[in-house]
Formats: sequence, structure tokens, C-alpha cells
Amino acid sequence: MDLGMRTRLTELLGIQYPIIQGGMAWVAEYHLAAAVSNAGGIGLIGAASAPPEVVREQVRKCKELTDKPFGVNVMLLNPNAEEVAKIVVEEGVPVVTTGAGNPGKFMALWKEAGVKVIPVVASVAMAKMMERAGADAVVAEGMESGGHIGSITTMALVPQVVDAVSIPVVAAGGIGDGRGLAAAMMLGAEGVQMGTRFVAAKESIVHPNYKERLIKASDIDSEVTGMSTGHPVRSLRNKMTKEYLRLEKEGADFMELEKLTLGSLRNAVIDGDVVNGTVMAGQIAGMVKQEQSCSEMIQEIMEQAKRLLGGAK
Ligand code: TUI
Repeated sequence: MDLGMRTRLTELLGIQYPIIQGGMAWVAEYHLAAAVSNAGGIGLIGAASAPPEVVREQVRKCKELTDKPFGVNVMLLNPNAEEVAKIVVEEGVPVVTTGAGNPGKFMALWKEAGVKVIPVVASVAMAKMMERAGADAVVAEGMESGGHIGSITTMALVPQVVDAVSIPVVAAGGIGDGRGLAAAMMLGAEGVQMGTRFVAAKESIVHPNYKERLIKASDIDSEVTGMSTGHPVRSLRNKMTKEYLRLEKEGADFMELEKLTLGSLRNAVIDGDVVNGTVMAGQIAGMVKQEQSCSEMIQEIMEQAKRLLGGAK
């Protein structure tokens, strides 16, 4: 069966399969990004809060591992976002996604350099604003996602964004297999972005404790902390989330809450502290059953989606 699936997204990016690997902080480094791109999707390096020169290094290493297109996710809460935005252009990165804010001020820079820009949005209003600003596509991310989230579900958000814009829409949040990809296409999306599933990839450098915690997780194991601070984050329940939610209920102030999460994602991903660290993961955590190579994952997802969508075309 020909597993290719042509959509405006695959045409825009020059890729075989309409699958984007999310630009997850600490997790999405060059080994993972290159593996996803080599498997026919598109991998992203998550710049997150990394120093700009580290991002440049990551991009160069990624180019050594793949000839296929890959991208960088620029996290807009990062005070260094502007420097990262320039590095992307200097290094000739073909695709940029953005998260956790409005990338408006970087659009001209990227568009003039021919970079394909795909902002992640969590509302119709932001999707429309991004289209007007010149975005090539948007990722509509529902609150089933791991990490920093909006407030509406993927099932409700995606069709509303599809109706509101004419650029391609990529669905994210709560998608973990070929059924999710097929469902996203039914909602009018032209691709999916997946994060949590790729955390368990063989090529993912996360600490074995993190992978194990994810693989053992069930459907209701994630919690959202930070509702009171305006930065809601979904992660797997542990000592940290319990303590955080208790403090939030008591009305603790921002600084007190911050103390609990400072460096906590790094502690989980790199050091394997899954007790006090932040184990970011989406609601499909319960669907992640085993470590697999990116290629195996993508082949499996495409076979399942193609079967559901009506077989080989
Ligand atoms: O960005 C993400 N997910 C993330 S970023 C991240 S790093 C972090 N860690 C701790 C606290 C905060 C951040 C971990 N996960 N997803 C994309 C996304 N973007 N989801 C929601 C949004 C979003 C939110 C507001 C996009 C635009 C937006 O606009 C607000 C405005 O008007 O500026």
C-alpha cells in the first residue's frame, strides 16, 4: 500500500506524510527531529529556553543527520526569542513553528527569508490574526496536549479554525495514532502535530525514568497546574503536581508556585526526576505502550490512517 498522503501541508513542506513532531522543550533535540524527518514526517528542534548558540549548534547537527526538511520551534515566552528568530534565518532553517504567544513581530523577517511559518494557536482569533500576518499554515492545538495549553479541546477547536482561515490547518492535542490522524482529517485538518507519542521514540533522549513513567501512564494520569497564574501546563501527576495544586487551592502567590517548577522540566527530562520534576505529557499518555523507532511509529500511524480513510489512493 502506498502510505503517502498528499495534502496542502505535505506540498508546502515537501514531506511525504502529514505528521509534524512537536517542538517540545528539552525533548525535541536534533536526534529526534532528524529521525522524524528521515521517516517522512517533519521533525522540529524545540528552542524553548535554550541559549541561542545552543540552538544554532542543534540546527547544524540536525543537518548532518538528515537531508530532509526540518524545523525549529520558537517558544515566545523565551526572553531570547528574537536572537533565536535570527539564527533560524542565518542557518537557512526551512520551517518555523511558534508557541506560547504571538509571533507577529518576527513574521516579516521570516517571510522575507523564505522561511515557512506555522504558528501554534489555541483559538480562532489567534488563527485569523496569524493568517493576516502571513502565516503559511497554523497548528490548532487543543487542551489535550502536554505542556503549556489553551482552554478548548481539539475536537471543538479544529473545525472552527478550519472554517475561519483558508491556509492549511494542522491538528494537535490528543492525537496519538492513525485513528487520531484520520479523525483530524475528518475535521478538516491537513495534518497533525504529535508530541507525547514521540517522547517514547527510540531516538528520543529523555531519561529512561521519563519514558517509563509515560509508558505506564493511564488515561487520567495528567493534571493541569498553573490555571491561577495564566500559564496552565499539563503534566503527569506526581509529588510536584500534588503540591502545586494544593498551594494553588490555598491561594499561593506566583513566586511561591514558581519555586516548585523552576528547572523542573529539565530535572525530569535530563536527570530522570519524575517525582519532583515536571513530566509534561498529553492526554494520550495512556495510548503510549512501548518504545518504538520514529520510522516504526510513522509507518504504523500511516497504515492505520490510510485504512480508515478508505485505503490506498
Ligand atoms: O507552547 C506550547 N506548549 C508549550 S511551551 C512550553 S515551555 C513552558 N513551560 C512552562 C510554562 C510555560 C511554558 C511547554 N509547552 N504549545 C503551543 C501553544 N501556544 N499552546 C497555546 C499557545 C498559545 C497561547 C497564547 C499561542 C498563542 C497565544 O497567544 C496569546 C497572546 O495573545 O499573545
